[in-house]
Amino acid sequence: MESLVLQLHEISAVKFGNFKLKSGISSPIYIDLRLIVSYPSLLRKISQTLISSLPSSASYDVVFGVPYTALPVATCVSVTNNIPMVMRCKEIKDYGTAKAIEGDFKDGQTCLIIEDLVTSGTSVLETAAPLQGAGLKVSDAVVLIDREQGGRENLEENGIRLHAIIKLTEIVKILREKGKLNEEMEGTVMKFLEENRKVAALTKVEKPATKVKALSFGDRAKLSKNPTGKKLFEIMVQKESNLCLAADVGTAAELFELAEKVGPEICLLKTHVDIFPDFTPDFGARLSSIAEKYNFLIFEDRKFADIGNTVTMQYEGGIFHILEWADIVNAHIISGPGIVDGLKLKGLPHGRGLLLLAEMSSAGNLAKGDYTAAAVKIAEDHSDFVIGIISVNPASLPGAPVNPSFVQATPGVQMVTGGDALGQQYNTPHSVIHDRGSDIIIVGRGIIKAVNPAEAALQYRLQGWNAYLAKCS
Ligand code: S5P
Repeated sequence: MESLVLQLHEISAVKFGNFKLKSGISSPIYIDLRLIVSYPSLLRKISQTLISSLPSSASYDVVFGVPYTALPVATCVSVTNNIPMVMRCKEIKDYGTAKAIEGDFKDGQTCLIIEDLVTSGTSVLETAAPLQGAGLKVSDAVVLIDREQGGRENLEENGIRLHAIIKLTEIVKILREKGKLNEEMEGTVMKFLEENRKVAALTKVEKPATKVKALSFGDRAKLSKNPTGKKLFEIMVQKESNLCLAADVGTAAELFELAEKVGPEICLLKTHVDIFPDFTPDFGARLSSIAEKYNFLIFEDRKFADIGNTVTMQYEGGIFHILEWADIVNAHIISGPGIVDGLKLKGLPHGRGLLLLAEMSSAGNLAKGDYTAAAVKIAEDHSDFVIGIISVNPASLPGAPVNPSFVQATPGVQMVTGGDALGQQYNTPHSVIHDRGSDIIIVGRGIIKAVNPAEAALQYRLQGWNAYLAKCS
């Protein structure tokens, strides 16, 4: 262990000084294990140490390295120990055969997660979820360094055993013994690590106490002035689901099949009806009967954007007759409040609801500042028909907290942050619901491209719902 620590120090993978961390705080210690790719013998040593730290009785069908730092380590473990590997694509592409998890594996196989460093355990948990969603069993994670900031406990609570090679404080002690840092620096680093641990623990305890407790969906159902808005909150409570499936599949036939599989997990199913080449006039009736069977609402993501008079015709007419089957539609406010009046004219007598787009998830979009503020204002002015807002950072909307009778729905959600090749940007369910203050996660490719969409939907539902519960407690 000593020689490993000394080598890490020698290649400057462990440094002492004054470093500004991503979070903005200054740290006297900095760890950058990406450097190990330049030192093959060290890489080999680390991977061997990781494997030998596991119980001898343990065996795994596949290994997975958390990108990017642990990826070469996992490759090394895979090659040396002859254990197949699986990989995650950070960007799920629309084309080709790219899947959320790449590699050959079978449902129910066991997967070992390999990570370089564990702090609170969040990154391991966010990694485990899509693996589990793809049908793999994850019960163990092995890491090189444990920062001792609750990672072990958090993972344990989620059924994952943590195997750590060395604690950060042990690294500091070894380097001090070997004369690589002076007493003063040792004291500074130890103090920093201790305080940091306290900070991490304190934020956990203090956050809910200082924050206003979120109103429950049940209470908010009572506040909604619109029957569909009320019903949506009620369904969320009944099904313990704040998951909306963005069902962007290629055909209506696939949509029906997917809705049958995922129906039990969702409160809302979002369609883009104009992408189906096999649309037939009975589309609405067929989808509505599945919605009734599984108790979810239908949201046609039509993104109306024209003047009031035109949208009345687009809503009701054409070949899709959206008004007949979609409980909820949405609109941009680029044309001004007349669009809401137009849609309301048709929708309200049918008890339908409208979501207004106040923000968008794609990079470089123009829905911000005054535009976003105007969307919130228009929503407030039409709270009999507008049931909520499509937003990315609801807690920071102008005038926030926004009227609690409005539901906040957020697209751009996957188990890991990242994006696609065309500007989509992803945040995790926990970050969207708990940190950004949203209510509903809208998930498309994270579920539909999963090997097992029903299992993936279950995982997203649990993560979304747990984040909501944490916000209310
Ligand atoms: O700002 C937005 C608004 C919406 S409604 N960004 C979005 O991505 N959407 C929709 O959410 C988008 O049309 C797609 O249907 C879904 C996101 O799909 P995913 O595959 O990226 O999860």
